Amino acid sequence: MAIRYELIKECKQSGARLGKLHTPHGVIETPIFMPVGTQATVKSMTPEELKEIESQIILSNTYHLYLRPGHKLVEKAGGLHKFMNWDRPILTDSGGFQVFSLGDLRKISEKGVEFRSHIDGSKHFISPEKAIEIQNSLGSDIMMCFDECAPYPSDREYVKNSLERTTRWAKRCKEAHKKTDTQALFGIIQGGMYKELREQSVKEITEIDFPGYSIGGLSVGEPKPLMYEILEYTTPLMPKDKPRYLMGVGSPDCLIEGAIRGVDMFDCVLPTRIARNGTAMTSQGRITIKQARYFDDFTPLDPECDCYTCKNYTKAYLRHLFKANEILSARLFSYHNLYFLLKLMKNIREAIRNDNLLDYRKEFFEKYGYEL
Ligand code: PRF
Ligand code: ZN
Repeated sequence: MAIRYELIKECKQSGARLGKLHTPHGVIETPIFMPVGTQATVKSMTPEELKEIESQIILSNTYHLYLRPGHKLVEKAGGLHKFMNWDRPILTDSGGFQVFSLGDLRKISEKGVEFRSHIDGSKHFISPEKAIEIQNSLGSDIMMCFDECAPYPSDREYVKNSLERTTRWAKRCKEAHKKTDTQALFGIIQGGMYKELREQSVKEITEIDFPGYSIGGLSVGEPKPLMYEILEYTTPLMPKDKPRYLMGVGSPDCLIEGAIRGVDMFDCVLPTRIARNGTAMTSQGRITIKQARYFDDFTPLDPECDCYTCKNYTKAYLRHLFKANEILSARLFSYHNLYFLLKLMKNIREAIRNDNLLDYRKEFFEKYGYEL
């Protein structure tokens, strides 16, 4: 077994889980946020900087690395860890989502998905077996099954067929995966916004038996209260002794709400994406640096943050960098936003330890400007 989940305790106030995930590249404290490094780099951040802000694990993408530079090249380099100079855990998504959101002219069949590259239009085919082969070449600590994420909204019939195909694909993924001692393969729960289909998917996927489970098909455009409702229905059906990963979710409110509903792992491009638009998450809510009011504001982005950006630079300077299109702007904002989310996760773990995560949510939401 490549990984082992250790449940340390549950928050008495909220039910959130504090745990440790033991992987071949080290131990991860959960709940955790995983910065996204789609192209074998967390945009604008060096691995040294990622360690400085205490990133414990990063996520990368099968779909992108398969198309460019090619998984065989990464394998030749000695695997993804070596290729990108990152010696802590890596999780790879299977491409089952990116093929649908990025690939062109998709043709889906029982065998797999045919699509055209978003880079050069070339034709490709990814099957469950291929997705495993690619992730085996990359050598990630945690791999994902090849799944289909139904769009929102989709009718019941469509979602049912899609989740049943995802189950059949999950069986093929498990069958194809041979490196179980060094790489853990997670099953993915689908089922859209239909509770009985979520229940069916949990049954079918946990039956196959994986060392961890992802919740896919959420945060696909549905209203947040609906996502929380489906999540709250789904997690209690899942095994307690395995890690739970909510895919593609990472706004501060969703991280807290997700942890409260028993999620252990999260990822999202949000912090690095909005960083490149000059937007910062702060303890007082979001700041968009291009606003004229920051022209001569010589205070830090976030008065409560002690990251490198906030200790050394003013909003006026950051606004200047952003307006002048300087590279350093993206770097300093990415650094701060990731630091902010990793600090939030640390606070969540601390609150679970102290059995007061609901109190922490109230305090955080009030300051951030979220409605409870
Ligand atoms: N499946 C996979 N990756 C994903 C998702 C999914 O459903 C989502 C949905 N939010 C994000 N990333 N394989
Ligand atoms: Zn900061």
